Amino acid sequence: MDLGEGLRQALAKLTRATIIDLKTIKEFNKSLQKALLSADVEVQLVLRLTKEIEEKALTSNPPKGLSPKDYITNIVYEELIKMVGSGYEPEMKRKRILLMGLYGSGKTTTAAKLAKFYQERGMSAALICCDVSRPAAYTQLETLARQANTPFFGIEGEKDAAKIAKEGFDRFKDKQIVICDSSGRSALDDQLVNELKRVNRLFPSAERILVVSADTGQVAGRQAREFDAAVKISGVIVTKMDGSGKGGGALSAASAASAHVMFIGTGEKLSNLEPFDPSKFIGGLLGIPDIESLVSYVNKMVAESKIDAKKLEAEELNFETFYEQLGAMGSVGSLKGMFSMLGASDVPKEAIEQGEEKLKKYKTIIGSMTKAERKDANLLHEPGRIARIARGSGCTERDVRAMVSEFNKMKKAFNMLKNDRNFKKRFKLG
Ligand SMILES: Nc1nc2c(ncn2[C@@H]2O[C@H](COP(=O)(O)OP(=O)(O)OP(=O)(O)O)[C@@H](O)[C@H]2O)c(=O)[nH]1
Ligand SMILES: [Mg+2]
Repeated sequence: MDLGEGLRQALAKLTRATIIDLKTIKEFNKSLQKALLSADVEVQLVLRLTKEIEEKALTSNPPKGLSPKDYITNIVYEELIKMVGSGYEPEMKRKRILLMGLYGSGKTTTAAKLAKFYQERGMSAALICCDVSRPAAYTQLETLARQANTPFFGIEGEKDAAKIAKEGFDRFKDKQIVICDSSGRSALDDQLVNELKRVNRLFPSAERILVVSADTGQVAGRQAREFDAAVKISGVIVTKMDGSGKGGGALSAASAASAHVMFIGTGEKLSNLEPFDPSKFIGGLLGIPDIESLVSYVNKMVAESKIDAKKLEAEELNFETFYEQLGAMGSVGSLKGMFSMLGASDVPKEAIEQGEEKLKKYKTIIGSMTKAERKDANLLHEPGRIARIARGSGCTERDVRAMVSEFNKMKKAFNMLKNDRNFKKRFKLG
C-alpha cells in the first residue's frame, strides 16, 4: 500500500465520526503512523507529526457545521506541508547542475526536461553525458538534447566521468545552465560514490540533485540519506508522479534528507516537469485535488467560530442568557454535544438523559420569571417571587430554589472556566 492510499484510508475512517475526542484522534493517529512508517518516513518525524496533530485537534474545536473529517484533514494537511517544506521557485541565474540517482530513476530524461524548462524561460542551457557505465547513455541524451534543441557534449567510450565533466563544463563556460547526467546503478556502491565525489570536487558549487522515482516509495528515504551522506545533496526531483506511487517517495525523500523537493516529473514528455508545489502535492496524496478550497473553507469557519467564542466570553451569565442557551439547545443530544465540546466525551448516557430532563424543567421555571428577575437574580430574595414563579411553571417552591442554587454553582464554575487558560486555548481566546 502506498502512502497516499494509507493516508486516504486513515481519513476515510473519520467519515463516521461525529465528535473529535481523544479516542478518535488516537485511533486516527495509529492508522496515520502505520501509513507513514510503511512509507519509510522516519520514526521521530512520524511521532512528532502525530503528536502535533493530536494537540491541534484537541485544543481547538471544529467550528459548527464542519465535519470532524474535514477538520482533521485540514490539520493533517497543514502538518504534512510543514514536513515537505516550502515550494520551489527556480531562480533564473547561472547554475551548474549534477543529476544523481539509482538505475532508471529518470536522470537522463530529467536532464533534458530541465534544459527545456530553463530555455523556455530565456536561459541558455547545455547538456553533458557523464554516464560512463551504460553503453546507450550517450546516444539517449544526444537524442533528447536534439529534441530539446540544446547543445550536447559527451565522449563515447570514455570511462572517466570527471574527465568528461571537466571538458564539458569548459566547453559550455558561456552557457547559463549546464546540466550533467550521471551513471545509474542498482545501489549506491563505492564505485558510484567515488565517481560522484570526483565530479563534485571539480565543481564544488554545483547543485547536486537527487532524482528519485515516485514508485520507490518504501526506500526513497534511505536512498536520499545515503546520497546525502556521500555527496551532500541540495535538492530532490521526484519523477513518475503520474504513475501509481502517488509520491509517497517524495515525502520520505524530502523529510529524510531535509532537502527540498525542487521539481516533479509528471510524464515521459520533455514538457512534463513542474516546480514543486506542496499544496498540490499533498492534496494529491490525500485524494483532495482542490485542497486549497477545503483549507480556505475551514479557515473561514474557524474565524467565524472565533467571533462566537469572543461573544461567549464577554457574556455575563444570568437567567436571561442561560435561557437563551437553553432555547438554542432544545433538541435531545445537544447536552452530549456540549459535554464533548468541553472535552468530557465519556459522560454516561443516563447522566446525560437526566441532565436533559433537568434542563427542560429549568427552561419552564425561567420561562415564568419576569424580565427583571432574569437579569438580576437578587430580586428572587424578595418575598412572594419564588412562590409566584413556582405557580407559573407548575413546579414546587423547592424545585425553584434548587434550580437557583444549582444555577449559582454553575455561574461560579462558568466564571472560573472563563479565566482558565486551557478553556481559553480551546476556544482560541488566549
Ligand atoms: N511516466 C513517466 N516516465 C518517466 C518519467 N521520467 C522518466 N520516465 C521514464 O523512465 C524511464 C527511465 O528514464 P531514464 O531517464 O532513462 O532514467 P535514468 O535514471 O537515466 O536511467 P539509467 O541511466 O539507466 O540509470 C524512461 O522510459 C523514461 O521515459 C516521468 O516523470 N513519468
Ligand atoms: Mg540515464
